[in-house]
Amino acid sequence: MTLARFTIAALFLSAILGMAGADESRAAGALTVPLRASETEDAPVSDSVQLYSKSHALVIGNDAYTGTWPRLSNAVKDAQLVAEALEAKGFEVTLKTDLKYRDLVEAFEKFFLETGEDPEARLFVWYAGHGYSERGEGYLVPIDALDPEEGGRFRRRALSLRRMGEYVRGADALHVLAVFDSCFSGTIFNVGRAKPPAAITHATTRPVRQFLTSGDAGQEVSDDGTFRKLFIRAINGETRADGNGDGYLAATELGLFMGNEITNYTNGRQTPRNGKLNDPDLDRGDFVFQISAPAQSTVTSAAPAARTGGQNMEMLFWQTIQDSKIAGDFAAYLDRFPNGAFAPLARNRVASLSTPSAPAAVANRAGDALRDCPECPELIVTPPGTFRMGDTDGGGRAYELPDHDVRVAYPLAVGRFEVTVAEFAAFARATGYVTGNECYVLNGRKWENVTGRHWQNPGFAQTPRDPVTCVSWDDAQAYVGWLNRTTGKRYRLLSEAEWEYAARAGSTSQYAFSGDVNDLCGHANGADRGTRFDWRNSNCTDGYNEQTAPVGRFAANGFGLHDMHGNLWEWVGDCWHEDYRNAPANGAAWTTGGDCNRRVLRGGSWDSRPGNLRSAFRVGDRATARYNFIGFRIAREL
Ligand SMILES: [Ca+2]
Ligand SMILES: [Ca+2]
Repeated sequence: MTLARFTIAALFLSAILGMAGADESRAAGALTVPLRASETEDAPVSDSVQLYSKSHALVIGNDAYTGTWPRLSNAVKDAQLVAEALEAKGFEVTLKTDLKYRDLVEAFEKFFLETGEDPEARLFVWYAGHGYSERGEGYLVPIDALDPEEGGRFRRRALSLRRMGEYVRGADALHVLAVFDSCFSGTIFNVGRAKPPAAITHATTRPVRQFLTSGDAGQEVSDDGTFRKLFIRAINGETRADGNGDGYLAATELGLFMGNEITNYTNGRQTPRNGKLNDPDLDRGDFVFQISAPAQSTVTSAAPAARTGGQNMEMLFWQTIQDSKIAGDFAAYLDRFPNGAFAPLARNRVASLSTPSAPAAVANRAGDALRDCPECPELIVTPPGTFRMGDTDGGGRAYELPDHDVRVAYPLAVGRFEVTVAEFAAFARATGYVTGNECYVLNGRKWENVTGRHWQNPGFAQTPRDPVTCVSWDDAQAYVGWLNRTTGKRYRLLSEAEWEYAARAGSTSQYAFSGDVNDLCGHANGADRGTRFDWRNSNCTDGYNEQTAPVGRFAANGFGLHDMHGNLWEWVGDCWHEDYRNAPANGAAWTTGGDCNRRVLRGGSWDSRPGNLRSAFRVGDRATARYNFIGFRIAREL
């Protein structure tokens, strides 16, 4: 019965997409998708492609634990319900329950290495049961597992995520998505690196290995079926998980949705993680579920005649202005429909109708200030240039070496300030994003992870103009993703090299203003005489004790940027590397090799000694870490 239902859906899909020779499309588990010309939601559909010819699922539920691991009560039931839901979506499902170690290994090897031989298939894995993480490595725990106290004997009889990584690499299938209703750290995966694109494009069709876990390392994950319930609703289109409403649910959208929902549901006790395999050949695509018939009815690259709703408004607008001789009419169209079907035409008309004395599009010049929306961060254009990166005067640490030339050959729009509380609040309001309910704060004289501390309550009073803190690298990525969806522009974190270039602003001394520690208090909020820290700078007082200062209270550097030194440490895009050997020299973020679970932090904060506020100083921390001395700054590509 479920098969018949799918076949009809597939026929319907192939008919409305006008696909010829659609025999494969009729096969259960095939999926054809329309491709958009760019990642923007209303980009025209330029092509369509059969993404998968087959869909396979391995669904595992472990309840009947023996020995020291407590029995679970819902893992098997959840697995059965997930198996049914997947069958209804055309997957060929293998359901396995209560697996011992040998059976678990056998099930995965057969699934990935034999079933997974088809390069046009998608593979889906659901695992519900105990998970365990230790020293940065995650394990799936079979029902006959030993106590982790037994060390090596435990590890011999549990399946490490590292091995899962080998299995998913070993499969030839185009896309693999593994969902673990258990908790781990993201050893083999780039946690949170994936930002949901607004639309399915050619990039979606690249190979990928993705994962989603219901909790983070060390968290207790509840066995009450909530995660399963939300997952099934999401793939059945009964929620708003399909962020852009195009009828397809990408794994990155699913990850964002499950992350927000479960975090909210559990008040931050359980924070799902999602990401892609840490492998440049296997981290480009996106696993796709079809959740309803596509909204767009024909493959079209011309006029959007068959569009509905908002598109009718757009059509009406365009018909009203299309013969106008006033550039402002077309600019108004672009304001209203920045990614509309006629946007390229409108841009041409703006250019051709604008008088030479008032050119519509002037190239951005260094020092120009930009802002893309009322609640978007203000940006300053930095000039192209070359600089010496790292410890240039011998006063730094080994990981600031070797010092080396970096050429930033392009202008970049850099946040004039750290992202503020008001700016982050606009994002949280618009998306419902929740960062979790714990943050490391100074408790007396000790740093402790305190429940109830978060960006709205970081342990000291803040104004809306203070920089937002208690935000992880992953939170910063979510914010950037929202900016991109809202503005259609290319926002991101700065690379480490871009950050140091921007912080130095042409200077070669330890600080952008001079090498003199006595001048620090006029240029940075650091650990000054007003703080209790043993390492404080007792030479001067900067006016802010153990807390942030509203952004821009201290002088700008040569590029017009504030608080590059101090106030908050700032996340940048790079993975942590112990030193600069083989570092890129072109300004790009360094995201190969190194430790991508840790990300680089720059600039020092209100709790930093003078040496840590230097332009060249660098530290790294877990991408999931939240502290009330860490924030971030964004950049926009021009
Ligand atoms: Ca201070
Ligand atoms: Ca800073």
